[in-house]
Amino acid sequence: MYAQMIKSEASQDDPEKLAAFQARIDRGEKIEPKDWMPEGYRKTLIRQIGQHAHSEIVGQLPEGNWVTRAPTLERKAILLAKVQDEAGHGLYLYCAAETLGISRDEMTEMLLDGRMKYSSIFNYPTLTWADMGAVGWLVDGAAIMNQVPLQRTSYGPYARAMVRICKEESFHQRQGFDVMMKMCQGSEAQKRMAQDALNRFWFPSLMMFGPSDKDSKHSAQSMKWRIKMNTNDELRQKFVDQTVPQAEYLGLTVPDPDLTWNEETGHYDFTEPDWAEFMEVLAGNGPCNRDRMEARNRAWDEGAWVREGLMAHATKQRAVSVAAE
Ligand code: FAQ
Repeated sequence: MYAQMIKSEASQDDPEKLAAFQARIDRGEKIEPKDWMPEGYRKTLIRQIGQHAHSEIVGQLPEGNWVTRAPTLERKAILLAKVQDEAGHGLYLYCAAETLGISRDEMTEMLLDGRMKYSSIFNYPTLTWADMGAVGWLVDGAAIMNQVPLQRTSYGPYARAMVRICKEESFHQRQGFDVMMKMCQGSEAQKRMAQDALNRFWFPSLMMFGPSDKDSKHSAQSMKWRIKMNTNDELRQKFVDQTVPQAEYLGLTVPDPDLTWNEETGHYDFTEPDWAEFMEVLAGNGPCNRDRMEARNRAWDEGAWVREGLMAHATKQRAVSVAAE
């Protein structure tokens, strides 16, 4: 439906302008906020960047859950810094989306009333300390795999936001792997905890890359516009190829009995995630969807006085500066 809408909007755009725009993209030029762009390009970016921003913000919730229960002061400080980084990523991304003519408040309202999504992964619970390791190692690992190519995406503000985000995500991934390493070098109970976290987070992490290419409705157009640089399946395969040796190094077993190295293709063959479960999570029926939306709605309602206070202050400041002119 959305893909059809984008197509019919594209057909309403001036063909000459469209051709010139596509030529700029094909030459690898960056598109900047004041440049002409097809309406479909703008809408696709708002959808993707907005979803990405919301994911960073909602993504703070599963980890925020463990800040008070981190096992040492050092781990607590590291986790706190990571969760704060995610807030920063959300802000850069909201700012990038705002250059396309939508406000952060509008995007937040669209998240809260279900018109915009956030990543499926954050609808899974974080039950043990090892889950903090698994989230950093696997979830941030998958995020980096997806985001490093986005540094070369065609929309300038999005590409530039990704540069800093990727640097921070790589620290996040390493801290997650470090937590897993310590658990795997620890007692039998700690090793079991690490294995259990991998068992629960493996397939949801594979889902982060989106539906398989044959079911991805936006990929073809987004690749043509260089909003996406790779297909969902390409990135999922890269992630599996990179992560399996890391699991072996940790002495953990990837919970996929059919996982095998394929000499011919030079890649791992692996079992696809359960796409019916993915669709259920997207429909709002994952294990934590209701909790996450409740937390975001509460934060929005309870923060109303801060937003109103800031607006009142800004209006006063403007009046003062006009009076001084
Ligand atoms: N979850 O046609 P496609 C992070 C939706 S990073 C929910 O393939 P597209 C860091 C999709 O929106 C995580 N929905 O779509 C962190 C579309 O629905 P719509 C976020 C999903 O856009 C780590 C429909 O399915 N990263 O959080 C998902 O071409 C640790 C059809 O799919 C980004 O957002 C999903 N997993 O490709 C924070 C990266 N997958 O809108 C805290 C940028 C698909 O038509 C702690 N985004 N959908 O109703 C992208 O690269 C792309 O948007 C994809 C999806 C690859 C996610």
